[in-house]
Amino acid sequence: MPTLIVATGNPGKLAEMQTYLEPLGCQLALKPTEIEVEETGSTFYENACLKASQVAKAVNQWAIADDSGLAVDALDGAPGLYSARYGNTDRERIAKLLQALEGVSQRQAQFICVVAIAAPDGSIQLSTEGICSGEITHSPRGDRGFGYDPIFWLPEHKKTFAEMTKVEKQTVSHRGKAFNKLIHQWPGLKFDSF
Ligand code: ITT
Repeated sequence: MPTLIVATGNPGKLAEMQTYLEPLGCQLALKPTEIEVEETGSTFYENACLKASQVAKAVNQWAIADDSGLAVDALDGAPGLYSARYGNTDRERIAKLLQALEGVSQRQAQFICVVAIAAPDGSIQLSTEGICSGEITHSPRGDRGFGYDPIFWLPEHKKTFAEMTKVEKQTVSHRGKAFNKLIHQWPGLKFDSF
């Protein structure tokens, strides 16, 4: 089993990715901080592939990347691909989104996550997607998780992501769903041929 380089600079994502990959028993290592990939793609899929592929080639090892974001219906899908670039900190991003939705009663939103795995030559060997539907709250709730978690409400659970335990979030979240699919397709990966 090769080492898999986890191509993210987001500590919240990293913690979740490590939990999801643990059952696979492969050796995980973090992407060197000096490798920065510009997210120039026009879809989550393109950006996930760019990150996995460029990091894999740079270190000549297998790499896994996640591109994700929050698409709000009333904002025509914004911040979407630009979720990380919507503000400088999680606090700023949340404040800006709540302000953009001031007075708006239609608060449906989707969290989207695409995960891609690249071989050492940069070729994409596997990719999966997960989507989680919910609503944007009027103010932050809960102190777990990261990013937009305190304002993403799941009506059927009557909780935000930030009020859920790790296991609860894992079972319903966009990333949990994408990784669940990935783990099922994992046996098809041909590590030996690289
Ligand atoms: P890397 O590209 O280095 O992995 P990033 O934070 O730039 O890190 P993205 O480009 O994929 O990652 O941006 C995703 C944005 O959406 C970012 O602001 C995250 O905090 C947020 N996000 C993604 N998944 C989330 C989750 O499960 N809960 C809360 N916020 C999330």
